[in-house]
Amino acid sequence: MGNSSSKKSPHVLLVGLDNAGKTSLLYNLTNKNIDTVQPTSPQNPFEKIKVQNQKLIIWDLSGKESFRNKWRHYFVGNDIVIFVIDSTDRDRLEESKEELAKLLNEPLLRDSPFLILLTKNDLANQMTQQDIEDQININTISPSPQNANEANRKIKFFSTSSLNGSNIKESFAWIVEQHKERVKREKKK
Ligand SMILES: Nc1nc2c(ncn2[C@@H]2O[C@H](COP(=O)(O)OP(=O)(O)OP(=O)(O)O)[C@@H](O)[C@H]2O)c(=O)[nH]1
Ligand SMILES: [Mg+2]
Repeated sequence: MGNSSSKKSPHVLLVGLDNAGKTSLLYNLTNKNIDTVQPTSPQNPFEKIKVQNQKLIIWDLSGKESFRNKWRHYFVGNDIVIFVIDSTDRDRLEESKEELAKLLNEPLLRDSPFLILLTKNDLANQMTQQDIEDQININTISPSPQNANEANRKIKFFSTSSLNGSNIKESFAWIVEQHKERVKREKKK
């Protein structure tokens, strides 16, 4: 795991509750129609995409409750986590927060930056980014850092729409930037 980011293509874990909009995000990036998206089959969670000339290996996992305990099979070798939250799903924001807290506290993911995407911002009944950030209160669910690396862990929120593309490019630019910075840091060592 230690030198995972020296791999050419970073491994990205794409997780969040079922129906959050994970696969739709990839549909947007690859110009597929999100009206045709189906719940992800637990059997086939793999996608390669290219953003700004950077290849990413994205593990687009099923968010079904019964599958969530299998997410951990993808933790080893992970470089970046994308956690997707449906910004219209008030009833399950707390459940999202619990899953996010587990991931943030997972020892195998302590080196991974977290991109938290609040999707479906095109819908009128969305919660605002501020409301969601207040409710999640990230500092209360993040582990106490055990070293300088962990103290510098980057966590970034974006409010996005896979329907109209709002903030999708910016989000992935952030991922590519995190990867490049990490490669630079490892070269210096
Ligand atoms: N309006 C709107 N609908 C969206 C957006 N993103 C996803 N959806 C819809 O939300 C539903 C779920 O999207 P998926 O991408 O399948 O969700 P998922 O997180 O991959 O779900 P699982 O694979 O079951 O874990 C679909 O009906 C999408 O069309 C968005 O940004 N805006
Ligand atoms: Mg899916």
